[in-house]
Amino acid sequence: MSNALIVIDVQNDFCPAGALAVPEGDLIVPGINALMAGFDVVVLTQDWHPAGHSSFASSHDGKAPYDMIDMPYGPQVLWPDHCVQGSTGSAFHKDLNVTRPDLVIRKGMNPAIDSYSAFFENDQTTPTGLEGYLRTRGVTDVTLVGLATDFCVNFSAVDAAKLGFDVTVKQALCRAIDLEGSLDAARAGMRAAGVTLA
Ligand code: VGL
Ligand code: ZN
Repeated sequence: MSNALIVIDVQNDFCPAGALAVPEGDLIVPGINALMAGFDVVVLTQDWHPAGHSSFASSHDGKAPYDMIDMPYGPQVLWPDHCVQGSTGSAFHKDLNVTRPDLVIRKGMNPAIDSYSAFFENDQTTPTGLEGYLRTRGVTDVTLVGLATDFCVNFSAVDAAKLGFDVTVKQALCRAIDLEGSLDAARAGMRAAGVTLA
């Protein structure tokens, strides 16, 4: 039995001055680095979209960032172009410890499906492979930190709980986008799924 720290999307585009900046997104970096030493397994996730991704408002005529659209898999927020594969914005924050982590898992590569969760794409069926990695490493307990609390951390935490992991979100080492109450909704959804909000 071992525990894992999953660090969600601590990338330049989610930090101040980034394309989809999360307020204070950079402030959590030192605390995340310090936390890594206490875990058997450390995983980083990296939002990694091809140019022209379907989650970008710029890919839809007449749509603006933060509009909603209906995708075949359900409603989807449209975002500014962000985390385009290989761009500076897609790189990890320069101060994030990228030496300690065991695994980097990239997500959001399918042009037609967004992927908030580190476990499944937004169709809620296509796996990223992270579940299998954690199980073969003997992981039973996962702690999540990173960006953004109400999107990728939230979806990852709820999926991890559904998969049977014992899940904790360390809120002080997360920051939110908070679109129209999305942070409160995310907190309620995580609690309902059995996630511990620490
Ligand atoms: C995220 C919106 C779009 C996140 C990623 O990391 O929370 N949010 N892509
Ligand atoms: Zn994204």
